[in-house]
Amino acid sequence: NGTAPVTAPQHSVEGFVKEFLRELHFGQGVTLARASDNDQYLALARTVREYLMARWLETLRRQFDAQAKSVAYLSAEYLLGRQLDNALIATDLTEIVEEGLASLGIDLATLREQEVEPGLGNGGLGRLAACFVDSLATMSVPCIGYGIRYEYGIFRQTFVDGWQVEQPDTWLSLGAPWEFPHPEHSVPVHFGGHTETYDDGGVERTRWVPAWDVLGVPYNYMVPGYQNGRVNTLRLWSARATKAFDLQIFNSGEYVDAVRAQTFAENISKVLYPEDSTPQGKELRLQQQYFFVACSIRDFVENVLPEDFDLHDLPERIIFQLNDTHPVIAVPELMRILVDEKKWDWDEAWAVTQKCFAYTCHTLLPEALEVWPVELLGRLLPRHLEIIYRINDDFLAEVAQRFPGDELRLRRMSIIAEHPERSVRMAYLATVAGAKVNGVAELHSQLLRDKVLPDFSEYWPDKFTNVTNGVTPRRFVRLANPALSELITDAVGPGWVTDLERLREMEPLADDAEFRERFRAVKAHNKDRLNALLQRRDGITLPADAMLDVMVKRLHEYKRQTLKVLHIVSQYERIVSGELDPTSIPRRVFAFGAKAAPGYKMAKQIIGLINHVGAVVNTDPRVQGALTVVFPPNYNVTLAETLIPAADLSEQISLAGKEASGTGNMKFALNGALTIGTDDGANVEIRQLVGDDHFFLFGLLEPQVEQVVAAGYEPSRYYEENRTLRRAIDLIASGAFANGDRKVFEPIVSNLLHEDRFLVLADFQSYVEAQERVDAAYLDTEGWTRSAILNVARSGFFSSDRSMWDYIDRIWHAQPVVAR
Ligand code: 26V
Repeated sequence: NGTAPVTAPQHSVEGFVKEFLRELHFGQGVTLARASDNDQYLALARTVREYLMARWLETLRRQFDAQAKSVAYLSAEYLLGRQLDNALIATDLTEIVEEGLASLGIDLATLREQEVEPGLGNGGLGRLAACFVDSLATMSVPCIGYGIRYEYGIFRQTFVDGWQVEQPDTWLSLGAPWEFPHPEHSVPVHFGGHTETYDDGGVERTRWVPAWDVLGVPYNYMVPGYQNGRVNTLRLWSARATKAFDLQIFNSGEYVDAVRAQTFAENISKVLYPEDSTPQGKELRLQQQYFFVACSIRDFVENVLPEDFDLHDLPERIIFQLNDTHPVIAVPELMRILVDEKKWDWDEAWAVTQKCFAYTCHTLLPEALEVWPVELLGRLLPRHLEIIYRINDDFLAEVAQRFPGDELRLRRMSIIAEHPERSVRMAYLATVAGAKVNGVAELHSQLLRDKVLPDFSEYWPDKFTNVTNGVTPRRFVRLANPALSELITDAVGPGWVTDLERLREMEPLADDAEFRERFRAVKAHNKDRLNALLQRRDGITLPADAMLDVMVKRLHEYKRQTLKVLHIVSQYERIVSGELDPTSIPRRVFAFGAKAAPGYKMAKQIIGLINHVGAVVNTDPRVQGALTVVFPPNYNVTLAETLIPAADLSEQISLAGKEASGTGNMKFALNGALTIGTDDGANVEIRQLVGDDHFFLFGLLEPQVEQVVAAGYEPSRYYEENRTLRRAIDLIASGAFANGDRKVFEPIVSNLLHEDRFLVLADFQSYVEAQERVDAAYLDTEGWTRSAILNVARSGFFSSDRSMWDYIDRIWHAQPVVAR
């Protein structure tokens, strides 16, 4: 049809150098001699994306021609990590680029470091979304990731005297070479106002008369498949003021106010909310949710589907996967479009809508389940509230028919809660509307059925399913751990990168002494690499020849960073009191990485405690270097990529039944760390796969947790009865880590002794004993290495490719689009 073919630059050193210099000169407007590192990085990024462009356009064309079913992943968060390295491995350009840059006197490593990662997520849920879109691209499955282009992602964490201080994340400030803005495809989004009924040729209909609107500007990002010629799209929305918005106010002569009003509109995509457990019920957050979901549905219906598409066939062409409840407002939005705009019957619209959505739940904490006050929702989205009421009325009528007279059941199952204030339970709405509901690990899915949504799973037993999470082996092994990747490829060939079960073929090599030697050399190399990074980044030096024991994840009481602190303090106390000979145990580095939600006081206290314990322990000569605590600030995807491959021991110590899955646990196992962990989330499946002998299990099991709580848990009893525990807590209470000031950590101490919601004290003894088993196992170097190799070989199940196949089988029924 007359379009010129888009061709990539030549896949050779000369081809690359030519294109790179062209980008430097014509894109950045500088000569090589005067180019800053940032100029060079931007030119490099633009050069690499040129290699992806033809594939991107071709992928879009093929998917359109195939009329295939697409996955629309709706997620308020994508924790992407740096883009450059991932694009390089996807295109197999790493060596060419390295050589080409070297010929110009440029070090690729220096340019890599220029990139500020897009941290558009809080933690597990956002990183999972990034792994999923990577897998779908690699599997050639049509997918659009929809989300929000926050101008400020997760805050940058700094420490001042050991206490967390947040700084804005200005990830866009030095240029954004990976994004493609398309203002011409902007979508209007409406808010507020009221609804009214009108006569539509004898039919009474409802329409929404909104009060204000904003524009959603799409920014496209490439999601390259791994060396398969495919590039999918991630479409993130940015808020702008509409023309109407401007005119109204500008015409009134209030120029300055009008400019300020623009800022108001743009606030919607300004910043990622850094809370990831306690909903704040903030109006702006609901605006964000509706904003991106309204843009995404409109975009899919009007721009992705062919012009003459019959929306009755929508379920054949799309599945909207709801990443937690954050995008659930999409359900009444689609109903509104079908009923109010397309003028369908309610039942007809509901039948289609119910087939278009599926819901993934990511939590078990009751306080993390989103609810929106009816007052707020009705003010911002009056028509959507009406639609939700109607959905609820119809649903409860159905329930009443099946369970006549069961008033209590109706009240329990209602999408509308009456107390403490009238509000919409978003998880219930998602469950009622979704074709499927899934948890993120076997145990979690079971608890979801039995504890969180028991009435619903009784009502619709087949609606509930499990898909255990996974992580992308491209980023978390191939890219993060080149030395291990080479070793694996030597052992089993290169196919493992897209077929991770192939790691199994390494199992016999666990018994090969020479292979174990090479495996240890990889770990040692990765520790050197980490040491160099921490030196550069934070001025931290790691002691040589120490076990690296790592706990990295958001700071949450249920994850129990305090349990690990108590263990460290206890070891320290036993050394200084002469009970423990520091030369009798392996030297250990305890590494932490964790951000606390800015308003979460207790979490910030715990961060302060870790840093203050470190300051004392690290400098006490009596310890003789046996214990070292390090806590580099601002843990993010980039740091994870260097930290995880260096780890010996992975700490997954949440209270059983509280961590939905965990995904860090999988990354560590795949990189040859052994896990010390509770029987929680995906730890359960990791242990089943790697085997009890290669996993350090401790702590109460989930049913036991319930019993202990039901029997009236008294943490102080554990304190009184366990001397080691008592001494550790007393040392903290004494002010030993706060220059003698007993008040500083008093809130933590008294919380542990009198409340301890997450049973830290109940699990302490079991944890200490498991840590003793760790010490003993580590002293057996060959045995430890053997276990580490088996952890890698048996963790292929945790590829997000496998998760995607499970979603496809159990929920989406989509298919790869292969070349014709
Ligand atoms: C929850 C909320 C609650 C309302 C306020 C805002 C907000 C923002 C984010 C979240 C997400 C928290 C849920 C979450 O990240 N869950 C984690 O999901 C991982 C991926 O499934 C899983 O591995 C972790 O166990 C789970 O904690």
